[in-house]
Amino acid sequence: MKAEAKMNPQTTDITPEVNEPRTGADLLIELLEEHNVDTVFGYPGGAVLPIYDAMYRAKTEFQHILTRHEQGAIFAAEGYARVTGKTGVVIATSGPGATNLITGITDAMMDSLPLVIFTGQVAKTVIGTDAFQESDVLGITTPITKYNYQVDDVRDLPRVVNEAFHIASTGRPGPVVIDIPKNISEALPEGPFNREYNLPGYQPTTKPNPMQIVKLLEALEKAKKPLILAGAGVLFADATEELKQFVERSQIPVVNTLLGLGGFPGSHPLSLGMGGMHGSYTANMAMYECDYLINIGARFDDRLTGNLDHFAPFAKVAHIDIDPAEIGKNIKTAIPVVSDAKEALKALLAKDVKPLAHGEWLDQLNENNEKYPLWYEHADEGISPQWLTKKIHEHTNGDAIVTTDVGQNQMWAAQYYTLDKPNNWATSGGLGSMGFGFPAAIGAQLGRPDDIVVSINGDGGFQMNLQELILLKQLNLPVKVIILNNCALGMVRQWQEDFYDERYSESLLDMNPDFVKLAESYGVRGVIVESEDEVDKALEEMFAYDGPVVADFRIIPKERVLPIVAPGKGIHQMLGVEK
Ligand SMILES: Cc1ncc(C[n+]2csc(CCOP(=O)(O)OP(=O)(O)O)c2C)c(N)n1
Ligand SMILES: [Mg+2]
Repeated sequence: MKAEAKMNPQTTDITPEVNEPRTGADLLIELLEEHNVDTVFGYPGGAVLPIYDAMYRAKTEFQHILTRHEQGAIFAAEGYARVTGKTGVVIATSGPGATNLITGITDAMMDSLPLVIFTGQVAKTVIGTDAFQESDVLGITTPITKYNYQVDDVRDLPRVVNEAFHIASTGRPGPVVIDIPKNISEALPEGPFNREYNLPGYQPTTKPNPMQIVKLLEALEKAKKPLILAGAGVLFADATEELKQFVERSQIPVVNTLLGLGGFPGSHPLSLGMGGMHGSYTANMAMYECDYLINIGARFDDRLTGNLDHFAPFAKVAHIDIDPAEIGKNIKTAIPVVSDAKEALKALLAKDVKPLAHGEWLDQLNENNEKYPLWYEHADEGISPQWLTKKIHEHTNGDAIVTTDVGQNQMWAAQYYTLDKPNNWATSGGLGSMGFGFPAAIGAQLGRPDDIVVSINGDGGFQMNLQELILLKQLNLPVKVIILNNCALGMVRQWQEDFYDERYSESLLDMNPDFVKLAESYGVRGVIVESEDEVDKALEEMFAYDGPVVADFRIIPKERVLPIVAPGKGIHQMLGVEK
């Protein structure tokens, strides 16, 4: 049989040698199936050859997606995890395979995404000798993982894998790395296996302390200008329905964080939109002026708060968070509630929550909204990116899953693609990793094959992982890739314009590839759209077509994202609020 396989190395339907002994790698594959993994994103190499061989022989139920770069694999796994709620699984080889994952692991850590990442490692006998493709994965990933392991005894593999899936997906989700030396995946394991785990030091508090719930509501009764800040914790806890009920009952307005978008319907009358550096005037002024701020599952990140001296200076703060380390980290908190967001909201709903008498506050916010809405202008030089984003919303009925890259494109998507549904949004918030948006869309489409997936990218960031285009062709994924092409690293250019006297140092991309030809070379339909009067037809055709499209939209090159809280300023000191 082996000889036959050698004669045709490309063949993929060789009958496996059923009598080969079961290895640590075979055991690993069985464990992935036990955990109902349906998709693995990865890339092979020397140290994981036994695992890839076991996968091949097992004819696994799960699909393995061979991305063309390990960073593509991990960003895809993040997109998959974000829109499905399931744990994303990644495999990479030792050394360069593992180090290519580092940005993605950090990204998942910052944005609390559940991932289990398997890295190959050199055999135990040569660890520490600078062996070929050796890298200290445990050392490198310790500060960027929720937990990490190196498997020392093959009999521990079941326990370690079970623990990893548990840790990644419970409490505040996050990435867990399992480093597997080659001798472990090649070992011929004999029981007894260690399957059970006992983690006395890891027992996330999921239910709120009832006294804290009482305190939170007592403070609410006294508040005249209450406000809810809803973060991604609402989405992770699957608490959008409970949040809506609580808001409608109490009539408290809601600001969403960038990562929390969709956790409360963006078009709801009590939604003030996104807060933060590029938040709406209404949202930011509400955070500045409120007298009671209830944070549900957000971490008061600096892009949201601006200068801390001016953040919610008149407010008493309550903070519901499953991660106690977040409470009081940046903002003095009067009422800490360590809890899962859904459990806390259920506890609040079980109490007698009355609509509050704060009509004046709501009137004031409505007035702000009417006087100072988000605004933009059209120009002759190209398509207005804000208007285009609204058009994309219109053509998808606001139902698409949207993944974004980082920069201006991300902020316009956040401002203008109003999300009414949860878990339809994947963006790199904490780390702000360019190159995220496109592979994340691939993962999202694989996880939710029946949904429309739109990936909004800059011309810069798209070029950081465009090698994954081949997957659209290969897997026939109908992802619609939008490039907001401003021939610039637009967000950098904007900061240079505003804060560095227009010294455009290395931010102008006057040499870009022909994105249409590029797409076509990967077997994907490419279109270029140069003026606003072509937009409707282009979008109509794109969404009617049952396949992948890359669309190069020529936007106004100098367009800026406004309003902006300049670095170091308070959230009430926005620039560009008015035309
Ligand atoms: C990996 C990485 N490198 C650098 C940056 C810094 N950065 C933030 S936005 C930006 C410009 C992005 O340009 P483009 O992708 O064209 O998006 P635009 O802002 O023009 O929409 C850069 C370089 C980053 N966020 N990530
Ligand atoms: Mg750009």
